[in-house]
Amino acid sequence: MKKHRLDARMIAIMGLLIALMVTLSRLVAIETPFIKISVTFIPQVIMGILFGPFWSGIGAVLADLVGMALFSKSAFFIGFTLNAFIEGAIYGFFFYRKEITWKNAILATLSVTLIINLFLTPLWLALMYHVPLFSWVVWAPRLLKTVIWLPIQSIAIYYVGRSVPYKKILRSLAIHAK
Ligand code: FOL
Repeated sequence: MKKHRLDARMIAIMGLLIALMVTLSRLVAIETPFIKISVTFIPQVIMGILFGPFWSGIGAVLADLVGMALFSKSAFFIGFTLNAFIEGAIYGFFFYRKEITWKNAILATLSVTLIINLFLTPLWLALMYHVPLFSWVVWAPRLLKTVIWLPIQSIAIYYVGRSVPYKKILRSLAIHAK
């Protein structure tokens, strides 16, 4: 099998997607100390489609580090950097060079919701703010957000994912790589 290297054009696309992630997660997001609502998952999904789990994880980590360096509203916490990697890796796992279907859009959203939003993030918030893990400040807004956000995120991923002409992009990159 051919090894996929990151060439200059892929790095440029990656840089743009990272910039978009930083903007959406730091400047366009609704953020309270215990919950964050943003559409950062959109560039993240496009990264997953084009770059696969490993590089999408790395891209998300870079977006977290750059975002915190430029626009931090609170102290740095390494747990959210780990979240970024895992979330990127999940989208890469489900979407890398694959057709987006309702099935993988919903499965990817469910995985991110369960692992990141309902497991790791509550743990980091409890550690970061020294509140009990099972306190209502952690869970009340989170459960409400999850119920509303799950369908919105799945539907958005389906339509955005379908609009990415990934075969065309990959084909043109393959020609230029020769
Ligand atoms: N440390 C690092 N490395 N990155 C951060 O973004 C960060 N952010 C905060 C503190 N330390 C950090 C600010 N606090 C959520 C809530 C508060 C918060 C950070 C994250 C949160 O609920 N995140 C959700 C949604 C993420 C999204 O949709 O973009 C999550 O489940 O991860």
